[in-house]
This record gives sequence, C-alpha cells and structure tokens, in this order.
Amino acid sequence: MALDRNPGPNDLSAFWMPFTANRQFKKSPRMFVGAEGMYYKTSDGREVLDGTAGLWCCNAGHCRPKITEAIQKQAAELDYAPAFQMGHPKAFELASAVRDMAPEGMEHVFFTNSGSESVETALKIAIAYHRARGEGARTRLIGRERGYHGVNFGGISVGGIVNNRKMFGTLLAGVDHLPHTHLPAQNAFTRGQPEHGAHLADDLERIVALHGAETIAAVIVEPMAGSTGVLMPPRGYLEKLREICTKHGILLIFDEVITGFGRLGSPFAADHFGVLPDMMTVAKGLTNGVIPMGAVLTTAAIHDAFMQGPEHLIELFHGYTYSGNPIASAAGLATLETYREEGLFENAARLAPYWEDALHSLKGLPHVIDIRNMGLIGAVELEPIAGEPTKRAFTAFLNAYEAGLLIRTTGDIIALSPPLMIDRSQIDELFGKLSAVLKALD
Ligand code: PXG
Repeated sequence: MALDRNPGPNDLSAFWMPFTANRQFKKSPRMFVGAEGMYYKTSDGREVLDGTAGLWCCNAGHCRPKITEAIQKQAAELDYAPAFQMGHPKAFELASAVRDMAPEGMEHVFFTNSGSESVETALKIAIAYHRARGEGARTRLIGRERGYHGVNFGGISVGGIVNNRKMFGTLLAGVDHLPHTHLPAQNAFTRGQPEHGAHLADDLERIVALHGAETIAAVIVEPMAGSTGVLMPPRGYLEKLREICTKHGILLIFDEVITGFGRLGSPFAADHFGVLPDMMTVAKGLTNGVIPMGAVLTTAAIHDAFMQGPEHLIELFHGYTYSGNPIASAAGLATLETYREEGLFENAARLAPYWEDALHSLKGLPHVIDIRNMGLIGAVELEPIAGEPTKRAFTAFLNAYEAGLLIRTTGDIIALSPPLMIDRSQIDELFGKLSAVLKALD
C-alpha cells in the first residue's frame, strides 16, 4: 500500500489541494519532508532531483543558508509593519535592488504577494494610468490564447487556458485575445526561438481596427509562455508587439513571473529579447519561492502620471496588507544577493547549450512529438493517448517521481525548469532518468 510508506499526517481529507487530482493524490500521497540544494527528500527517505525549481520558483536551489538566516533574523527583529502609510527599510532596499537589476527604464516597484496579484495590480494600474491622463475610455485589456496570468478574475480573463476559465462564468468584460504562437507544423524541434510566427503579432492591428485604439489600455503577454507548456516567442514577434503598442499608445505588459530572475540566463526576458515593456509582473524567483511575494515594475512615465493633486491624498487606491512584508523583503534581498554572489544567472547562461543538447537528445524516443528549449527551460511534448488526454504525461510524472526526479506536466507536455545552481552531472542525471521513463511509457 502506498500509504504505508508515507507516515506523517494521517488525515489528508481537510486540505483541498490546489491544481491537484485530490482523489488520486490522497490514495497515493507524494510527500516532501525536506530539501537541500538540488534535491528534495521524500517521507519514505528517498532523494528526488528537482527538475522544476519547485514550481518554477526556487531558482537559487533549496534551503540556501543566506536566505534562511535572513528570514530567521528578520522574524526576530521586525515581524510585521503596516503596509499603508508606514514603511520599514527593507521594503525600500528591495525595491531599489529590483530596480537596479531590471532593464533600464523600469523605475518603480509595487509589491504584491503572488504572481496572480501582480497581474491584477498591473491591469488596474494600466486602466487607472490612462484615466489619470484623461484617456478614461482606454479600458480594454488584450491577452493571448494559451496565456497564463494567474488565477484571479483579471488574470483568467486575459489568460487563454480554457480549463482555467470555463468553469468561472463570464469573467471581465472588454477583453480580447491575440492568437497563440504554437505552430508545430513549421516549428517542431526548434532549438531556441522558432523562425515562424512573427506575423501573429500583426493580429493586434486587427484588434485595434475592430475596437479602436482609443479604447485599449494594455496588452499582456508572457514573453515566453510557461504554464501552457513552454512556447517560445517566434523571432521578431515581441519586437512587433512592442512596435504596434507604441504606435497606438497601448501599454505593453510582460508577465515575467516565470522568466524573471535568471530563468533564461539574463535577469529578465526583456533583457534576453531586447524588448522593453511598460510594465513587468514578477513573483516566484523574487524570494526564491520561500516566502510569498510578487511585484509590478513600471516606467517613470506610468508612476509619475499618478503623482499629482494635493500631496496628502493617496495616489493609487490599491495595495495588500502584506505588500512589502518585512520577512518577504528580507528573503528577497538575501535571494538577490545569492543570485549575484553565486553568479547563478551566468551559470544558467553558461549551461544553456549543454542543457539544450541533453534535452534534444530525447528526440526519437517513443511518443515524443516536439521538444522546445531556452535558457534553463525545456519542454517535451508527448502524443496524447487517443481519448485520454493528459494521461500519458501524468503517468510519466508519477514514474519519474518513483525514479527520483521531479518534473511538471501540463496537458501532455513535460516542462523542465531546474534551479539555476544545477551542474552538468545533475543535467546528465535528470535526462538519464527522464529518458528511461519515456522509453518505458506505453
Ligand atoms: N503569471 C505567470 C506567467 C505565471 O507563470 C502566475 C502569473 C501566477 O502566479 P501565482 O504566484 O499567483 O501562482 C504564474 C504562475 C506550472 C505552474 O507548472 C506555473 C505557475 C504556477 C504554478 C505552476 O506551469 N505560474
């Protein structure tokens, strides 16, 4: 019995688990009880190589001493300070550190507690910004098919993942979607950015013609779409989006919740692709996933549009009890220091070609219909079992876990995103285990 080897909590019924097959899990639980560096420890005493940095967030690896100490110290020194009308030094320090790491032009940082909240915040700022400038008719928001922008109402409205939307009613009004950029017939097994698909950005001109530019506040996209199964932007695509947004006075928001903090080997995807948005949403790697925290980065032009009127008045009626929480801020500062001291973004960039070769060596294994990569991200798309979508990849996930490897699956796509501290031997271990799992799949 699987349960026998999982001592610990003996009642699993109360916890309604997020994005989880609850009944399957509770019949055969998978419990982590410890972690260090690149590995998790399971309740039955096994080591599992972390092929996903938790959920794309533990970019520095697990239980890193500097981060642990910073949290411990901060908890004992200043546990909480009111986020509204009061400050504490570390939130300001972290905002400056994030600004200094961000691409030129990102000047201000608004703290949230998650990627989902960062998205809601950015969308609200976009609409309010136009209104503050006297363009109150700009309220439409444009997302993209297959986009993932968290799970709150704004995020699922601009998002394009059907299962995340269809159960939840009519969502926000005034939203439209660009087409997704997945063109497997032309681009399958491309290494890095695909050649075909830049023209898909031109669809924004169609949307502008349909609604009128003067009604559109912002376009939000993931520069590299992670959750939907890792879709790289076609060459020239992001540049075109930028050009069309600028031409029509539409704000461009990059959702960098996954791509931020070194995943592509550069601090942010905006650096990697050389395209500057008007706002960026981040979370995950900001605190190494250790304490919940997110942020929205904006240009000076956006921030400054709000800084008018009498000085005693609140400029933006938005914020969270835990915006810039002291312990989260301390974790964020220690995380950014760890990235810098250990050269983790550079490590990701250096290892990316080795990673790419190892990943693409899986081509030709049973059921593999596409492989995609960039930085320390990889995806292996499997042919779905006829009539049973997701089952083949989920079986791979279960078997990989048994074999000592943590992977993520979405649909029939396996996504890989290890901590950026990975080395060559761990890359070999990861793909050795994964190829054995794939070879044994029905
Ligand atoms: N935007 C993007 C681009 C994301 O990837 C969010 C917003 C929401 O963040 P929060 O912190 O509210 O979860 C995300 C989150 C996966 C996976 O395996 C991806 C996410 C979360 C959990 C799993 O693809 N992305």
